[in-house]
Amino acid sequence: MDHSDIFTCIDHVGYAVPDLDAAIAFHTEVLGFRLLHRETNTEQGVEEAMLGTGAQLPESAQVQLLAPLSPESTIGKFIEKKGPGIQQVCYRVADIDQASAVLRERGVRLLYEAPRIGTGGSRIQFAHPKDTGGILLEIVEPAASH
Ligand code: MC0
Repeated sequence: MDHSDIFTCIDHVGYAVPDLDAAIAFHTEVLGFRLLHRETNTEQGVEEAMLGTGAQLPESAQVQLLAPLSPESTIGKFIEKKGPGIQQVCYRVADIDQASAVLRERGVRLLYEAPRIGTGGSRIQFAHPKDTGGILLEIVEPAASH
């Protein structure tokens, strides 16, 4: 098997939150994060915020706060079933088409036929938690490298 790297780093950890403003306030005022970006992604059913900490933005540790646009959305259902908390871990890749092909070749089922649009115009894909030991795994190719 080829053991060359697929992922660059952990891009972010995603938290399902019921109230985005309250979660941003906790992360900035209590935990000392900086608010880097905020947007609504209707396709994903979320209002989201990216926060960072550390000296070397944008390579610092990032968390993504995900609030549901409706109770029927992915995040809405997650909060109803499990409560607020860690919903996903996201690995960064340089080339999402290549990374997706390698993962598929190795038997990991990806949720979308082709990558969709994520935060800041990035391209995103997900592997189902049933295929990854119970973790919803997102992969992201940031907009700048595309
Ligand atoms: C569900 N399960 C999870 C899970 N969601 N396990 C770990 N982490 C999660 N987040 C488990 C349940 O416990 C259940 O296990 C089984 O998977 C089926 O759950 P379900 O409640 O029936 O859920 P589904 O099948 O309706 O949806 C799960 C699925 C969904 C992964 C397909 O969440 C999905 O499509 N996610 C990808 C999109 C997404 O997450 N969008 C929001 C973030 P048992 O053992 O009880 O059967 S958007 C985003 O992140 C963007 C903005 C970005 O980063 O740029």
